[in-house]
Amino acid sequence: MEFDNLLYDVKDGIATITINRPEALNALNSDTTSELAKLFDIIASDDNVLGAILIGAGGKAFVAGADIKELSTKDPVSGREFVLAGQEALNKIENLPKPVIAAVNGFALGGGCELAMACHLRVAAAHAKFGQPEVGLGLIPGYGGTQRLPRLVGKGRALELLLGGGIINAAEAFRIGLVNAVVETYKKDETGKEITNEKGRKVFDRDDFLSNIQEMLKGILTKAPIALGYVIEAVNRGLETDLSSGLKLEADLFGQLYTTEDVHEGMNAYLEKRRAEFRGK
Ligand code: DAK
Repeated sequence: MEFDNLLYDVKDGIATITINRPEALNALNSDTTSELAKLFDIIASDDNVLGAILIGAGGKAFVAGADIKELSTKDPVSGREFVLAGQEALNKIENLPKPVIAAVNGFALGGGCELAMACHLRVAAAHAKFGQPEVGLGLIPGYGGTQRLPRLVGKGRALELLLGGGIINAAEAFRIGLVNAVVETYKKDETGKEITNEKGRKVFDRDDFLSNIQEMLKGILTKAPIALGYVIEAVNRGLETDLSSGLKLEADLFGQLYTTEDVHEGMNAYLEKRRAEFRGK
């Protein structure tokens, strides 16, 4: 499958999607968001894909925001269309019934932070930076930042980031619950010593970062695929409703799992003291 702005690879049930516009720090233009929407439709219907990882090309940026060059050409009508196209792509990611991890390998600003928040989990490289700087451009976030950020980190912290437009580092993002984990990994020479660049700085090891996240996702993918999808559905839909409706949804999904082969396999494996072999059926 060929895309102009994305690289796509599937191995061992894991799809790796690379936002591939390094010359613009992987900024999201409308072609990229429409390719993302198309790709996530493909991933949703491909039984060979069990989970996905999103990463930015290069080592400097995950995604440095919506493409400001393109944004500057918009008017009220085309601006709204631009937002709707981006929101459609992010909704497809958020509602995919397969786990998606954002591998935040650098700047995740504006639309980049919003893209990461649409993923189910976020893992940051130690040098990653997060922020919603839109108010400095006379804008507000257009890809769900005003909605997903308070749901993730609480209203007070979200407003601090959204109103201040400031940038926080990976450690702070972890502290406030914006990311699930921070992975610190640097290139080493053959003796195992960390390499430094001409400025004396350690060199980020993108491949090792990605393989750490692949291992994390592989761990999740040992669980029952249909149950994983139902967890995502229960959490996403539950956050949109009141507690009693959310509990009813949970009970309905719980009951529905008894129609799957995997629920019997999971419990039998436990009782027989063996590892469950889930088939996603
Ligand atoms: N868009 C387009 N190009 C970008 C970009 C972006 N968001 N971010 C970086 N680039 C480009 C730079 O223009 C530069 O290209 P050339 O000038 O070389 O052609 C190249 O990437 C390298 O960037 P820098 O030279 O600036 O690199 P530095 O290391 O010096 O700085 C930086 C890195 C990330 C701090 C800096 O590039 C930066 O501040 N970038 C902008 C970050 C930002 O403000 N992001 C938020 C964008 S606003 C809406 C729809 C959507 C949204 C809102 C509303 N509606 C339509 C209502 C969402 C908005 C956003 O995401």
